[in-house]
Amino acid sequence: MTYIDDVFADEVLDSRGNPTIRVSIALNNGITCNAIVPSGASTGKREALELRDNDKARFNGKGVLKACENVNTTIAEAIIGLSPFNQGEIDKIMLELDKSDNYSSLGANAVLGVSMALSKVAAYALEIPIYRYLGGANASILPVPMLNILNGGSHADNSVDFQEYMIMPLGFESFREALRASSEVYFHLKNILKESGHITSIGDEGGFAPNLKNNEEPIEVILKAIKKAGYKEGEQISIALDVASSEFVNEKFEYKLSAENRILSSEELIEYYVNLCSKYPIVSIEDGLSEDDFNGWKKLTSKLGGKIQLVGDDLFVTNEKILQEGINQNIANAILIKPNQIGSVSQTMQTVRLAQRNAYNCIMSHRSGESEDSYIADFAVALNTGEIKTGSTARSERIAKYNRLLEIENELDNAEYLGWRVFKR
Ligand code: 2PG
Ligand code: MG
Repeated sequence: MTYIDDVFADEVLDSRGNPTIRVSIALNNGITCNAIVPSGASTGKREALELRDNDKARFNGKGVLKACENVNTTIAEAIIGLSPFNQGEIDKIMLELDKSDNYSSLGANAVLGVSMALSKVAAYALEIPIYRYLGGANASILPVPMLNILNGGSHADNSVDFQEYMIMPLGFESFREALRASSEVYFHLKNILKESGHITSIGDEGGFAPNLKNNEEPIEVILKAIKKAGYKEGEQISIALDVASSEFVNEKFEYKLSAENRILSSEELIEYYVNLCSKYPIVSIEDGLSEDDFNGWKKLTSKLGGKIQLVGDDLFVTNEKILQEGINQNIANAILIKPNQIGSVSQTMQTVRLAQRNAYNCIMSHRSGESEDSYIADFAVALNTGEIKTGSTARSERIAKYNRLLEIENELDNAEYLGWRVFKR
């Protein structure tokens, strides 16, 4: 019988140079796999707890030795000797060990590291890829990428308020062609910025971070780049935004657009989006309103929900219960899926199932602090999420996911790239 022989966690670095946790699981047959947990910067209030040491003498308080210790003692003791093929059972054991509903004792980083490493080692032991192990014969859809090519908000030190200006290559037949087009747009964007005297340094997710005069100008320059690269805007390549508005709202739901020196109410911000969508080929807006502004979200959804994708990230935090509330209240029509917001692989799958049953689109997502681990590429295909958000076409921690998707597309003989069909709900 195959069983878990050893579980070991250590502290490594993420793409921002902050410590994070890497978990290795070894089976009695000698097979070992590891997984590295990502970390966000603009985190939702209701996310599961990321356990940090808060010891100022190490990594400015960001160390994860306690989380490692929790894996190496409490979790290891509970799961060594068990079969690696019972993902659901082991994830449940960790949930019960924790005794809280947000992993405030073990740390969601500890739990996710074990959970991901477990599915990897199980797949490896069966000699099948992770997408096949988690998704079975049904795993076949290559996700449409949302590529964050211009960064603002808390992911960059520039003047732009909105966090992410993304391109979505919807008018292509394959993931490979879609990625090629996106990379070409990225290069043209660089040249356009350079020629107009802007800096071309990049933000945490590999997008450029120029100082532009307002929150609309990034869209203008991206559209220029799409044209320069020879693609048709709104047909082959469209725009998606992650406003991450929880980062610039106050308790009275006033939204401060520093780049434009304006403060807007929810209603005014909704009008701002309506206007933006009538001017530009925008197909998706994420966190357009803050995570607590449920009334605003209802209005936003009734105004724009029939026309574009409205994604809840900080709003839903990959949490099944919160998503269910949103579904009940008719809020948003899509959900960002970040495994570390909820804690385990099984819980992430449960949330995706709930979304899919209710015709909410799912977008598998990286965090702004990432690693070379390409797990989410497999996970997106396993769950047929149809969309993935994993940064621009620069920085190896982002590219690792895209390159893995290219590999998966080669491997699958029934690979499907949905393109525009991803929005046919
Ligand atoms: C987001 C993410 C990823 P962070 O807001 O969608 O792009 O950022 O990981 O900082 O929360
Ligand atoms: Mg977001």
